[in-house]
Amino acid sequence: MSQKISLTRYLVEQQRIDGHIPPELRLLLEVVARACKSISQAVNKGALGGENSILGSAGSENVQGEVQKKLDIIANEVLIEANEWGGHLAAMASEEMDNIYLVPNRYPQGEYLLLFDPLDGSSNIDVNVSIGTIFSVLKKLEGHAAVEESDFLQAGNQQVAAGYCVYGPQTTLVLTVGDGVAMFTLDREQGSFVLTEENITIPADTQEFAINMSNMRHWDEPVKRYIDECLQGTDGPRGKNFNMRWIASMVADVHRILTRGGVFLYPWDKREPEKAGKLRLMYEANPMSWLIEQAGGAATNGRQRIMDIQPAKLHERVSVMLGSKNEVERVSAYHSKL
Ligand code: P6P
Repeated sequence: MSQKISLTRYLVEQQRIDGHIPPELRLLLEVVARACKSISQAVNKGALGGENSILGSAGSENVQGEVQKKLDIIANEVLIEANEWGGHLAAMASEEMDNIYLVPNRYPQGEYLLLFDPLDGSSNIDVNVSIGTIFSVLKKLEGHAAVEESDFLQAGNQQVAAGYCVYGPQTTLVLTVGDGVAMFTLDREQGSFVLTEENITIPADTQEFAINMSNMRHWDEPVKRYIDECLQGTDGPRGKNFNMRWIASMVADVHRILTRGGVFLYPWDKREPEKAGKLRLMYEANPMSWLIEQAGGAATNGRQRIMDIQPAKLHERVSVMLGSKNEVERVSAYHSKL
């Protein structure tokens, strides 16, 4: 039987082979992975806690104005507590926190900034559908002793690591440090993540799209055209039939695309025209875009590569179209024809 390579061994060997992963970043990634294991355990409990069940809402709202689930808050606390003392971080930012979280002075300060959506897709928790943690790592800006929110406002092309952990039939950690995409499956008997796939590539073409069709009447014309042509199938200009998936959990939809190709769209729509989109740039779109690009795919907001967008606000939103390269390029072309 081929030897199992743990996440730790993979990171040590990556660090030794090409120095791509400095020791502090390796420590950061291992700590995040350990936190994801703890979150996975909490998610797996479901309703078992009886009246103390971790399901249901926490009776509060996050900065996005969304009702927080108990597990949203639990996952956020797990990530904060796991990462604040190790000396690898200067600060953290989370979908669940209005402001950045500075590492307390009682702990050593590191050179990295960690951003995360602690539990993406949490509307799926109570119905037992896959959810996940998304994270992005930036370097602290030089010469800034005290970290401020503005230190986080770096384009996605500045990321030094990005990944997610999907809590589904398997708990799988997917990671890039800029040298391809690797997948690690949690071996619950060993209690460790084991390398199960590396150098992942997405086919340039696909016959599967992911979008919330109930918003169709609100979309911009280029998106309406793209989806309409997919729906016309072999009778239409695409000359082939398409399948549709929508899990309403970005982590699960992106994992499917990394596994077998596809295109994912959460575009701007007319419901809240002042918002650029629903998904958040810094801790959803940027990390997912880097993973997709590292696997040979593409990620755009319709007019610009997502990872080139210069953020203006920590929690800013963005229109997202990502996945199989030829499909994303087609959607972009339709936008440029406006
Ligand atoms: P809708 C989950 O709330 C999320 O942020 C993404 O994970 C997901 O792709 C999207 O929103 C689902 O949105 O409007 O279809 O419920």
